[in-house]
Amino acid sequence: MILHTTRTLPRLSRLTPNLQCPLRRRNTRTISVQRLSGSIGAEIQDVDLARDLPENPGLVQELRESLLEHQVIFFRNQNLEPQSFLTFASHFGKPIEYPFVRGIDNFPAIIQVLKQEHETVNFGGVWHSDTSYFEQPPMGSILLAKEIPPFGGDTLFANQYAAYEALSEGLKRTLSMLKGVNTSAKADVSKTREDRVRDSGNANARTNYEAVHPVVRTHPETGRKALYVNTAHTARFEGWTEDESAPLLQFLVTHQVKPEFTCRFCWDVGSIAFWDNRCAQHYPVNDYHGFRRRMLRITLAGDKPV
Ligand SMILES: O=C(O)CCC(=O)C(=O)O
Repeated sequence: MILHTTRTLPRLSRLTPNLQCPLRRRNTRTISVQRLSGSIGAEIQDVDLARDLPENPGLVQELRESLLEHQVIFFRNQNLEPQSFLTFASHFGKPIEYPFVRGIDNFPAIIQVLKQEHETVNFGGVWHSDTSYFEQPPMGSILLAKEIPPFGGDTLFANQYAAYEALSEGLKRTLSMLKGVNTSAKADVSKTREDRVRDSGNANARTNYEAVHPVVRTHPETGRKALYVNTAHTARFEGWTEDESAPLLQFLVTHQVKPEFTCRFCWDVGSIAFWDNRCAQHYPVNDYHGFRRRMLRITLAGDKPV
């Protein structure tokens, strides 16, 4: 008989204590920011988002600075209901609707990221930056775990500043002249939406969204350059055919998710991940067939990439 262990402990044992860096808020409390890997991701500890944000006006700014520094920040034990989740997200930007899936009742900007026991494909299960096929793709996305499988279902994140900086000067020069054509219609990722479109599809969605963005974008807040192609949505380079684009694109999408640019987050119920789509990609691991996983997701409006 196979026994499945349940998650009872937060995964702090994975973290290195000497990487703790305390941040001082405007009031007397101190939060800790603990990095998850050498490249990307940090867990913010000692914060109760529902209680602390209204009481600490400086906290939003500190969390935003952490997001800009680490590209994705994580919280644990935040058992927010939809309204408080929306309130939290609204401190950082304007929640927007996802085109293909309806929001939950009374909350059009909150969708469920769900995989049910009998399903085999997980939502968004291809490396991507969210909806890069919009003219103005979302600056960030926030995921709150409501139900998790007894094992598996982690999410990987990849730092796209680091991926860009690791390229040769010659390739950087070539990429600076290229734009990517991003589409919602690539088959691999369309497949990952099918289950949810079937039970909660948005009747107003267009069949395809497409937008052209620089292959290397400059982050509007940090001024740093990041690779901005992704295997889920970038179909080709502008002015190039798909066949012509394939070899270079294939090199880039393999390069940009090398392990040294990534971190891996293991969820508990009440965990939150808040990532910056302008400089990070993510990949939810589909290794928990037979179990249910349900998250709530909010995306925040962004700028046109330049
Ligand atoms: O389920 C996850 O961990 C991430 C889902 C995803 O790819 C998305 O919300 O864009």
